Amino acid sequence: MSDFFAGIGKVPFEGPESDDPLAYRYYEPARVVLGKTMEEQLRIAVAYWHSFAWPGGDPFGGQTFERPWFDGGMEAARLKADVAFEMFSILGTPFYTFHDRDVAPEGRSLAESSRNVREIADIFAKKQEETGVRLLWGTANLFSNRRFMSGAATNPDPDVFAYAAAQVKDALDVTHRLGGANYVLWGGREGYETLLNTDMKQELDHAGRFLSMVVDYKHKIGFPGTILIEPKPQEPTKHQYDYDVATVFGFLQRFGLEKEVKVNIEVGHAVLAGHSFEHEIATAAALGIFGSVDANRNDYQSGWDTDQFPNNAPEMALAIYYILKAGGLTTGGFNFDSKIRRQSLDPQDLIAAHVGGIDICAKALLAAAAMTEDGGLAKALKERYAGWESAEAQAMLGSDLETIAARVDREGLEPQPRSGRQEMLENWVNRFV
Ligand code: XUL
Ligand code: CO
Repeated sequence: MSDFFAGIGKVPFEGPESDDPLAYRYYEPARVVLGKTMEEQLRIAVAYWHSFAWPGGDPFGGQTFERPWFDGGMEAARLKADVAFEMFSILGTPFYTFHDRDVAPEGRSLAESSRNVREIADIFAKKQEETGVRLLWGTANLFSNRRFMSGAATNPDPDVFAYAAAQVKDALDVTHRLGGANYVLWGGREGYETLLNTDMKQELDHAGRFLSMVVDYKHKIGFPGTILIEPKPQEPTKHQYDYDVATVFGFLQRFGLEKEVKVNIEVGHAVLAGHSFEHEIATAAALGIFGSVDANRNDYQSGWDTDQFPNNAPEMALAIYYILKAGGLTTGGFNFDSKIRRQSLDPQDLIAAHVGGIDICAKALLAAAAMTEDGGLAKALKERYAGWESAEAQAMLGSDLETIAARVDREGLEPQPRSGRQEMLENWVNRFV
C-alpha cells in the first residue's frame, strides 16, 4: 500500500440524501436497471492518462500537481501502478484504460520502451487477478513525442509510419495479454495544419492501409476485442481526418472495414464537431458502428477540449437513452477521459471528481431507464412514422420514380403537414430528468 490516498476509505453508496462528497448518491453497482446491474450497464473505466500522467499544465504554465511518481524511472512507474489500482479499489470501478506511454517511461529505443511497458503489464496482470479490475482498452500514444509532430500513419516520412506500426503492434500485444475488451486508435496527429505542405490523398490512403494492417494483426493474434476509432474534429491538428462519426464511417467503408471497426465517441469531441453527444451516438447506432464512450464534458464557452468531468445529468440521460435504444453497451464502456482542473491539487479532488462523474452517469441511467420503460418517446416516434407501415408505402420503396409519379397523379395526392410536437416531447423528457 502506498500512502497517497491515506485517510480515504472505500467510497460507499449512501443514497440521494447523503451530503458526503466521497460517497455515491446514485451509483449502486449491484442495483438492477433494465435487466442488468448498474455496473454492467455502465462499465465504468478510469483513464490512466488524465488521472495519473497529466501534470496540470496549460499553455501559460507548467506542472501544478506534485505526484511522487512524476519524473522518475521504472521505480516511479511501479509506484504509479500501485496508486492507480488503489484508486480503482477506493472507487469500486470495474475497468481502466491506458496509453502505452502513460504507464511506463519512454526508453532510448522502441525496444526499451516496449520492455518498460511489458514490465508494468506484468504488474497489471497480477493486480487485475487480485482485484478483479479489467482492462476496457489499451492504446498507443502516437502524438506526444516530437517524432509524430507531422503525423504517425499519415507522416510524410515512411520511417515514422514504420515506427508507429511497430508501436501499435506492441500496444495491441499488451492489450491482448491483459484481456482488453477493446483497442482504441485516436489519430491525435493524423490531420494537417496547412494544405501547402500536405498531400491529403496520399495521407488518407496511408491511414487506410495502416488501419487494415491493425485489423489483420488483430485476427492473426486472435484478439477477441473490438478495434475502435475515436473521432475528433480538431486539436491537436487544425484539420483532423477522423472529424466525426459520419466521416469515420465513410473512411471505413472506403477501405472495407465498416464491419471490423467501431467508434469510441467522446462527449467533448462531439461538441467540438458542432454536434451533440447523442447525435454522435445515434449516428453510430444507425450506421452499425457504435462501440464505446469517453465520458467528459467541454466548457461551452471555450473552443477547445477541456475534458472536464461530466456534471450535467439531463444531457447525459438523453445520451444514455440512445445508447439503451441501440441495445446498450457490449464490449464498450464509459471511460472517464476527464481531468481535474489544475488547481485541484489534492488526492481527494481526484476521488471526488470521479465520484461526482460516476454519480451523474448513474443518475442519468436511472432517468434513461425510466424514459425507456414509460415508452412515451418510442410511442410518439412510432406514430410519426406510422404511415410507412402500410403495404403500399413499403411497396413504394421497391418501386421507381415513374410509377410513383403516376400514382401521385392518379390519386391526386395532397399531403397535409402535421405537427412535429417538439415542445411536447421536450416537456415529456423533463418529467424524467
Ligand atoms: C484526446 C483523447 C485521447 C483518446 C485516446 O482528446 O480523447 O485520450 O481517448 O488516445
Ligand atoms: Co478520448
